[in-house]
Amino acid sequence: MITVPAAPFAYELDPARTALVVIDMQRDFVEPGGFGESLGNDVTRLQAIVPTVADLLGLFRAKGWPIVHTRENHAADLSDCPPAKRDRGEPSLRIGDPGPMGRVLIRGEPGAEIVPELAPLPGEHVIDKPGKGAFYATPLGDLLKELGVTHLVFAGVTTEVCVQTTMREANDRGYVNLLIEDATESYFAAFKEATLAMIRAQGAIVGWSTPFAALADAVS
Ligand code: C5J
Repeated sequence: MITVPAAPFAYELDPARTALVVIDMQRDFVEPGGFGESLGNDVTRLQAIVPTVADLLGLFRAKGWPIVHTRENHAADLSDCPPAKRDRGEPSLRIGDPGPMGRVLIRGEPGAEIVPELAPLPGEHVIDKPGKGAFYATPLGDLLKELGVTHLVFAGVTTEVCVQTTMREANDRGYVNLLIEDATESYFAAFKEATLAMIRAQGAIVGWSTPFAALADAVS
């Protein structure tokens, strides 16, 4: 086991059983003109973590540890998009509407792709998910069992929505979670801080968190 300095206390990482899960680093959330911006959000906050997520991917690639990328998206006919999700809020673009990067959050459209700087490499796993949690209505659980993984390192966006939801799903399934603090972001600074605190509360009730540098130092 490798001891990683973390909060609320050191995280014990099993190098033979650890995967990286990068949540929804998609153009629709991160780039101007996408769904995130159509909801009135400042996407520059999310753009700022791209270099750190790239470094984290580089670390896992160098180690040869498994990597899973997720994408929140829907079928072209919206059959997997509950009307309640599409109708929510007052965005200038709704899921499935044509926008500057194709139809919003529709599988295969340019906006639903992962940003080019973080594009999956051959051999890495990509999970398309219709919900906020990456275990819901996806093969992620079966994939992680096949990989023999017990420990998950998390990055991506947004901290309090898809990252936190997936970490809670993983926690309930027995995975030991570590969130990389500077490789995750929210459109709302306060929501990120609150999520980090909630995850680490009560003796790591959902998991641990640490900066990228602490993980990199510990595993080098
Ligand atoms: C949201 C996500 N925020 N990936 N999706 O709708 O967090």
